[in-house]
Amino acid sequence: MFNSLSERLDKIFRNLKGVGYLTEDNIKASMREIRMALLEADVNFKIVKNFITEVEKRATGAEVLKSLTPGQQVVKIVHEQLINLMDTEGFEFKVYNNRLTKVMMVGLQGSGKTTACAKLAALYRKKGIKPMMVACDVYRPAAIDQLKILGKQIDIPVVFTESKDVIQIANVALAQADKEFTNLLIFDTAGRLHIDETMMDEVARLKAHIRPDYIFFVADAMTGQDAVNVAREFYAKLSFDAVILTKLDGDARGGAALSIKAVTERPIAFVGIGEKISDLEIFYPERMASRILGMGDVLSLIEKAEEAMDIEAEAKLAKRMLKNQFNLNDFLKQLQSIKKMGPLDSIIRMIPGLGSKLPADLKIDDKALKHVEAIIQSMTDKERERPEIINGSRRMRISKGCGRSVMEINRLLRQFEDMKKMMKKMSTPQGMKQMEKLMGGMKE
Ligand SMILES: Nc1nc2c(ncn2[C@@H]2O[C@H](COP(=O)(O)OP(=O)(O)O)[C@@H](O)[C@H]2O)c(=O)[nH]1
Ligand SMILES: [Mg+2]
Repeated sequence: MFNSLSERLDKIFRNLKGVGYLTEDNIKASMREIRMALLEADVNFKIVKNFITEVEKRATGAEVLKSLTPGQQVVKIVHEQLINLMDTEGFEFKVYNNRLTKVMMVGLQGSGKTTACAKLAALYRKKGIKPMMVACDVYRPAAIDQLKILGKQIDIPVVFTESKDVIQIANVALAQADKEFTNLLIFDTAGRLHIDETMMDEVARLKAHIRPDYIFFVADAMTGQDAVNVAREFYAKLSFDAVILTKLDGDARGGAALSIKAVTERPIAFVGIGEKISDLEIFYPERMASRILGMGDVLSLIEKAEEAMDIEAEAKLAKRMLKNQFNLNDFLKQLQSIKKMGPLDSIIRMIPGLGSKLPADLKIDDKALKHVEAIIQSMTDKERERPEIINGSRRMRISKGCGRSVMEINRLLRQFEDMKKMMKKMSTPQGMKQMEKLMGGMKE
């Protein structure tokens, strides 16, 4: 899900993160691209407009421009605004095991209501709740059969009658729920291909009769903006409590997920992510936003980096790098701030795009870092400042001091030389360009 939106945003942010400073121009350009990406993902245009205005306002704020990682700060702002857009504002589906909670599923035909009934029942049974389902889609015999089959499959009782009157069916169900000490009674209702008055009236009548604790509007994410428009009409008639957004596993472009809350003022409560009974998840805006941005745990990474780094020292260091004055003392300091961020494997896992590709049992040994640290610490100040003076006898002495082999010391010095050469290249304008190309090309 959200694949193309994620990819587009990822590309935009990749460029942004590469630049060390932001200007009004490159912010404007990025905003333009984010706007396009959202519109292409079928997000409502009014929502896109507000979204961009808000992000731009925050991105051009002083705290961002002056920060250590301005490009990443913009990513962070977009992330936060996405969360705001989908905010559930404390909505919680509460079910108790000592009383009855009544739920109604409403929505168009094919949106996934019947499936959602069974998924919800199964999810809450796992939490020790006793559910029962009610077949109120009386127009299609197949619909009743479908619910009966699902009920049998997950061993949850289904109430159905010969009657075509939903009020009568509801009465039977309420009586049976009472007798069996049911905690969660889920009413499946009829949907049409399009909204029609008769259907709406019937659902409204059922609502007035059973007084449900929750009405869930079930929306098919694949239908994009249509889902949002339908939601608006259902909301006007039934003022449902929350949305169950289904089929997010398909190639839904995501527009519905991002627009429903803003248009209906009702949050998404659950998302359907597959055809299996277990494919229903409680909706968390924060997780959804991270998924859309495909960013692993980049936020905690930024936070950790900021905690560990001394901003002034970093600026000084950057200057030294540009002037090609970077020495082993600087290198040691860098190593130490990386170490402050935590164990290497957890840091690497947080790198967007990389984390999910690493095997779960991968362990990265922090020992190599410690050895390098030990080697540098066995050098004199002069040696650290001018590594080129480290001749054979000095290498022997350092080796004895830190307990690492001369070979390891040779390797470290060679790597350090290579690194310096690369920095020198990178600090030229052509070098910067090459770097950018390299970063952009890594994706494909
Ligand atoms: N891939 C996928 N299919 C779903 C999901 N939810 C429902 N479906 C499928 O969508 C179709 C219509 O679902 P149904 O529950 O009968 O819709 P209803 O007419 O609203 O009751 C069925 O084939 C379901 O298996 C979902 O989250 N993901
Ligand atoms: Mg159905």
